[in-house]
Amino acid sequence: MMKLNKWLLLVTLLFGVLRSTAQSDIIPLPKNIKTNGSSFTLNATTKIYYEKGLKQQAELLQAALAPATGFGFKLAELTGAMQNGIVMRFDKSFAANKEGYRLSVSNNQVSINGATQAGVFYATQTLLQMLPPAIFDTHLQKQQVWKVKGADIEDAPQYVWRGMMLDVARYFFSKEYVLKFIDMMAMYKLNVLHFHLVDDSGWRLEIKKYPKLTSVGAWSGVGAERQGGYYTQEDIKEIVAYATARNVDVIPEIELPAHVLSAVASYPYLCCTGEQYIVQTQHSISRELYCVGKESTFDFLADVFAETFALFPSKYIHIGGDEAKYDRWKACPHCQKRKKELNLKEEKELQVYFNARVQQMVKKYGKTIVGWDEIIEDGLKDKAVGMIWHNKEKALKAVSAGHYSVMNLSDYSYFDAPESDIPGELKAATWIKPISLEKAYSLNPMLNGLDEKYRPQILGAEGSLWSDQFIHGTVLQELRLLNENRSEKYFDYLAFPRMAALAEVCWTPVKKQNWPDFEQRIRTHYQRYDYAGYGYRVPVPKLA
Ligand code: TNX
Repeated sequence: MMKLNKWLLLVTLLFGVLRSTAQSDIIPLPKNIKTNGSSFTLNATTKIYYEKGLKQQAELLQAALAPATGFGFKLAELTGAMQNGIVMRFDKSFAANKEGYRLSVSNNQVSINGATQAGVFYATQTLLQMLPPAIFDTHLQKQQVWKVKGADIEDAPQYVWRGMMLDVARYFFSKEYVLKFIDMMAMYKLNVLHFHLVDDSGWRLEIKKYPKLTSVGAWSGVGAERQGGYYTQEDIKEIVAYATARNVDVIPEIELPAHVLSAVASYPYLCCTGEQYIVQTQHSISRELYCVGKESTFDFLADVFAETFALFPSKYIHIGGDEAKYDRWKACPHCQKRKKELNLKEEKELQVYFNARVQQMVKKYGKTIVGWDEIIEDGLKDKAVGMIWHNKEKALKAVSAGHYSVMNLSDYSYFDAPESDIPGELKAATWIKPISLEKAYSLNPMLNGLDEKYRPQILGAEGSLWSDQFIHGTVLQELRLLNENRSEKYFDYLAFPRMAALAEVCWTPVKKQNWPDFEQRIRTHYQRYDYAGYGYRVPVPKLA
């Protein structure tokens, strides 16, 4: 018995060593990784060499490596030998997709070859994860040796759309938090920030032609209770530039026709009744919709889009489209007139008409509309992206009608859900069943069974951080969560580590995905979060 135990221990240890040397703890796990027996150690004379066009990536790497190491990492363009260098190049022969890269670590060089700037950036993110976790600290770590094990990596993502939705409308996140969140995403090679800028409880985007959207629509409550905020156009430019440098596409969501009380409270003519509302502090879904019968609604939206598109270069615009209840349209003479003229039977068809008009409106800017799965209804002819939050049936409806799909499923990827049903577990959403890390990892964007012929239409997946019920989140000290209400840091705890699971299922080939292995790899990531100052939910087994 004793002998057997010893053998087991030896085998386990050996397996552990083999596993860690074979693939380190990189998340998302690269497509191919082979150790090569060499090693590279960063020191005070290590330089970063870059091919023309990669200066920004070189600077970002320098900024990431310098604080913890205390080394300067001089930058230089490509020259002769480049010993003791991290060398960044474009690799035009790279056959894989534009986010692909090769990374080779030998005794005297780290060589990075990216298909594009994005590929090079992702190679640097991989390199950061191959270094000791303390590299994520912004303070000098004097005793640390900065050794990277030799390896040859070839990597590229499975899906082009790997996103996170941040609900800044219900809870206003500071610009600083948004920038930090982009760092958190970039660390895991996530490339879409879906920015939920509009909802009943807040309008967060400065639109110069309609100043009340932010002077009125961005605020709720009075006196000490007053809360809210918005991003100026300058803030947005800064966020977009920061994201772009990190290969993150920022897609604005301008909700319509529902979830728009903030706009209606600012400009009452936008709704059917013209009634004056106030923005509510308590979150609930307003019955008010933009009036589909009045042309002034479309004029307003055209103006809003013009200013929005001047700020966001993304080829996508998210138009929301979820949870519209039609009682206002049913009672509105303008809407009923429109319905009659168009010979429509149901109010649902009026929403299709609304969406199709918006689609035409944004076409001249070269934009494709994205919307929650409710937008995919018969009659929406031009191609759109259905963001699937319900189920496989909705995904099938979208792809079989020729549209694209991105999974953002409330059963797998709504990280406002609690992670467990332990009493006191932090949660922002009360209506969703717990989504454990393992459950988040079990997502397959092909939904385990969509016909392979639809694969080109499945762009990828997103996670969501809704904030409407967030204020009700309670906190367990044992879960090492902050004991203060409404802190932005709570969102780190909801996002991490589930965001890492989402990233791997979007990036790594399915046949290489493996839950027990991921569960091992994620452990060193908790150290990285500690060094970086990111909050995260300590997994329950670790508490025992
Ligand atoms: C449903 S999911 C919503 C959001 C809420 C969320 C809360 C979807 C498209 N709409 O308005 O914030 O539930 O978890």
